[in-house]
Amino acid sequence: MSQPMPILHHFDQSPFSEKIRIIFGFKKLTWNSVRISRIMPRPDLMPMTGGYRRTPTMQIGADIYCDTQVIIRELERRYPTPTLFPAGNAGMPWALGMWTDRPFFQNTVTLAFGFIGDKVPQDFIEDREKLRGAKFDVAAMAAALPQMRDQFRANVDWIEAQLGDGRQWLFGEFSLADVSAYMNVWYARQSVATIDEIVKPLPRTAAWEERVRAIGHGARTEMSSADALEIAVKSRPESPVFDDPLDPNGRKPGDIVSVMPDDYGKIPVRGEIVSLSAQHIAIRRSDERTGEVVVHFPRAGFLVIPG
Ligand SMILES: N[C@@H](CCC(=O)N[C@@H](CS)C(=O)NCC(=O)O)C(=O)O
Repeated sequence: MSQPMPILHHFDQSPFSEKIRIIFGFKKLTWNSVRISRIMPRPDLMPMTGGYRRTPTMQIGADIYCDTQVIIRELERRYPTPTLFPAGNAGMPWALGMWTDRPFFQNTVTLAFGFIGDKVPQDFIEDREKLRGAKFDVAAMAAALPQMRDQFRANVDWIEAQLGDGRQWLFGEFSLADVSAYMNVWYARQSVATIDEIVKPLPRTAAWEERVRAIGHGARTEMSSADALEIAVKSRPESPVFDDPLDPNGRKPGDIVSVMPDDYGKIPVRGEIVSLSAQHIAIRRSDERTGEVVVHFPRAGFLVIPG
């Protein structure tokens, strides 16, 4: 039986979405694209996620995947070849995401918005203040630009050093590590017109960036958010129930929990555990607009709170 097509809820300027778009390209997938607004509200998406608001999310029928970690895990499970985890590299490409998605990303965000400076729209600033629960201080970001340039250069210099023996990809063969690191270079290139002052003197990185870009985005068809919601209504979640006998806190299917990121966008999503493992938790919830859905989250970087 043919697999249902993944639906990516994303916006064009989103670097985390670019990660997934490149993976669609690498795996030569056909996918549905739902373009969401860069800022809240997202009225057709929130009934599916239960309030999780970071971008992107992936939907397959009535299963909703929040955060690129679980999106990638599910894409790799459904479409194992070509793999993002070539032999000998099953763990470290994930762990490297804690560098690319956190300090390297925060460096790139500050560089990007510091560069754009007072041209950042006020409604965007207000939205991201809600997301962060802290001031989105564009003037402070602009003042930090010299420091951010230094940090960005140090980050990309690690890419240059890793490619130093002439290899094409960070771990020898193409892997998740390339996609995750590329996200930041891509993002800087979208927003910082002078980024080549830092990237161009690093010839291996510049050539590697071009190789990743050339992978493309696979075959994409646009879909409306209303049609995506309708698919969730008409589908049943596919997630099997499974237990984790080694769960260090004794959590099990049937427990009611709230799950949220530990850094920003900390909106708890409440539901009943369907399955869990060291890297994944799936919870069942119902919404009057979607019926029953199963929402999937990673474990690394997420809080699971009883009740
Ligand atoms: N760890 C998350 C981070 C996602 C993230 O921070 N995305 C940005 C956009 S690229 C975001 O959520 N911005 C606020 C929003 O879209 O509401 C992931 O891997 O998916």
